[in-house]
Amino acid sequence: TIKAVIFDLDGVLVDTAIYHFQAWHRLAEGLGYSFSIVDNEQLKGVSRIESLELILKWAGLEKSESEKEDLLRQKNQWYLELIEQLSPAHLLSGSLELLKKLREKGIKIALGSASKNALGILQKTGIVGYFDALIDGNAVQLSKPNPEVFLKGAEALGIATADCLVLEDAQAGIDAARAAGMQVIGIGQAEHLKGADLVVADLGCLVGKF
Ligand code: B16
Ligand code: MG
Repeated sequence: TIKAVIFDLDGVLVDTAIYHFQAWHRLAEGLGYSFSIVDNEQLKGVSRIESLELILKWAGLEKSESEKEDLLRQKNQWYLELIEQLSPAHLLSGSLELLKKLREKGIKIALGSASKNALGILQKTGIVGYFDALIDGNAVQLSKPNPEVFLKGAEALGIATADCLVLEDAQAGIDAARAAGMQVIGIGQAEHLKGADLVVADLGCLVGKF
C-alpha cells in the first residue's frame, strides 16, 4: 500500500520543462552549439551544473570554473525571466485534482525535485500548502539518478521507502526512485521512462487509483 507520494516538479506538476529548454537553448546558441530537443531530454531531472557540463561536452568546449559560474548565472537569470509570469494556469493536467485526492485519503505528500527554484515555483502556482515535506536542489548533494532526494523525502515524512510512490518525467528520476527502493510511475512517453512500474500521460490518469 502507498502511504506517501513523492512528486518531481518540473514536467510532472508544473509545465516548466519548456522554459528550461528555452534558457539552455539560448545559452548553447551563444556558445555556438545547436542544442536540440533530443539533447534536452538528457537534461531533464539533472542538476544545473551537470546540465552545463553535458552541454560543454557536446559542444567540445572547455571553460574555467569562473566562466562556468557566469554561464550558470546567465542561464538561471533567463530561466527566472521566463517563469516570472508563472501562475496556477501552468499546473499540468490533473496536478491539483491528484494533490486534493491524496490529501482526502490521508496520503503524505513530498516534493523531490532537483531544482533550486522549486519553492518559488510552488508558491507562484499556489500549491505549496499541499506538501508535508519539500526536498529540492538546495537540500541535496547528489543529483538524480542518485536516490538521495527521494530518500530524504521518505525520511522527512517518516515513511518506509517501500511504501513510497515516486512520480517522475525523467529517466534520471526513474532510476533514482528505483535505487531508493520505491515504486515509480513515469509521466510522459514510455520510450523515455525505462524501468517505471507504469507510464501514464499525465497526473489526471492517476486520480482514480487512490
Ligand atoms: P534549477 P525536477 C529539474 O527539476 C529539471 O528537470 C532540470 O531540467 C533542471 O536542470 C533541474 O531541475 C535544476 O533546476 O536550475 O531550477 O535548479 O524535474 O527534478 O523537478
Ligand atoms: Mg522533472
